[in-house]
Amino acid sequence: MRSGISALAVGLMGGLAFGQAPTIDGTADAEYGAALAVQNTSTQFGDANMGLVDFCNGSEADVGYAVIVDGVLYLHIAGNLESNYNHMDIFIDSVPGGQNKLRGDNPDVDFNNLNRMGDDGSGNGLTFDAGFEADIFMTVAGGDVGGGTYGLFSNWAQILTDGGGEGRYLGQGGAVTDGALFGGNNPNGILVTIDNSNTAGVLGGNGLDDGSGVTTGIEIAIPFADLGNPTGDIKVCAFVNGLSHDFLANQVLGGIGGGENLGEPRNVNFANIGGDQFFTVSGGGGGCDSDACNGSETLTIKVRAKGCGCLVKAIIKGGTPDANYGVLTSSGECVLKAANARGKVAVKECPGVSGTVSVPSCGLSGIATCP
Ligand SMILES: [Ca+2]
Ligand SMILES: [Ca+2]
Ligand SMILES: [Ca+2]
Ligand SMILES: [Ca+2]
Repeated sequence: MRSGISALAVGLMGGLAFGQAPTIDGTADAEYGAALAVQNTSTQFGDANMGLVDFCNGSEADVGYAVIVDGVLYLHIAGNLESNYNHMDIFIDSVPGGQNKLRGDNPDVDFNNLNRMGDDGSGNGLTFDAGFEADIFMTVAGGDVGGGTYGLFSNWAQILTDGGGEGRYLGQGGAVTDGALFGGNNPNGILVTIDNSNTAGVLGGNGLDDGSGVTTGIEIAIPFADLGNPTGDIKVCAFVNGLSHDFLANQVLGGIGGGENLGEPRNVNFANIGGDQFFTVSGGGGGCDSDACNGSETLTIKVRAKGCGCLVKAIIKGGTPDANYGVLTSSGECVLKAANARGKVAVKECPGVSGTVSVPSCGLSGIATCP
């Protein structure tokens, strides 16, 4: 009788623990662990005091939390986003290459306002800290969509080394939802929601402050497929920006160490501001690493009822013969298995469970749904 996991080297991974995924609801779950960045500057974009989950009268970026689980980056920017369509802009350095200084020919998203931050032809453009080369842009804004109804909106774009690339309006969501977006183009299922109820965190002003302790705000889940399939650490730079992405707040994570709003985005250079205006999320591979990925691999998940229970079968095709692939099963086990001469890997788990099966190093994932 077949039972357990068919694997060559499970024991190698025995000491590793794989985290549970946070729940997308606007609250920073315990699964995030410790804060990765804490705001050190009072806000000049309004100190929110309404206490509602949706409508809000100020913006602040108090705390940055993030964790990677099963090939998904979970990100929580605790604080507030004023419901006047000001923006939380998030730049992610997830893979080699990208832009340290924003070009002017990036994808047209959010009324072409990603390019409002880029080079206008004079050689300017928002510049990140040394070594931060953005690959992905996301932005979130919310407000009254009519009749006193709150709506949240998000856009995503590639930031390619040579410009161009793809951008998408992901759709409309809401406050304290499960993050689902509708009406847009969101093929890999990015989730976004907000809990705008914080009334603590930093105060209004431009001096030194402390945003620690805030656990409500913007919560996002981004599948690795929308991050360029990262295999290492991921860096995140998040800041509050104006309606047309044309006026940077003094709310950046990591903080700017006290100071006025940064203003014209094209003239901002984070390398000239003390400290890191980004934070780092470790473990792009989630610890379940493959030897290498050739980029042609595909992952298929098959599920059926067997005498042993729910048989979950993960099949990689197009792999490099003899290379070891790390498959993270839906029960959270990491299975290392070499591809055969035809580049195929099959990992079976029985009894298995419903959930995500992934090959984190290769950015592949699929859903197992047990009968
Ligand atoms: Ca949550
Ligand atoms: Ca990069
Ligand atoms: Ca506050
Ligand atoms: Ca800096």
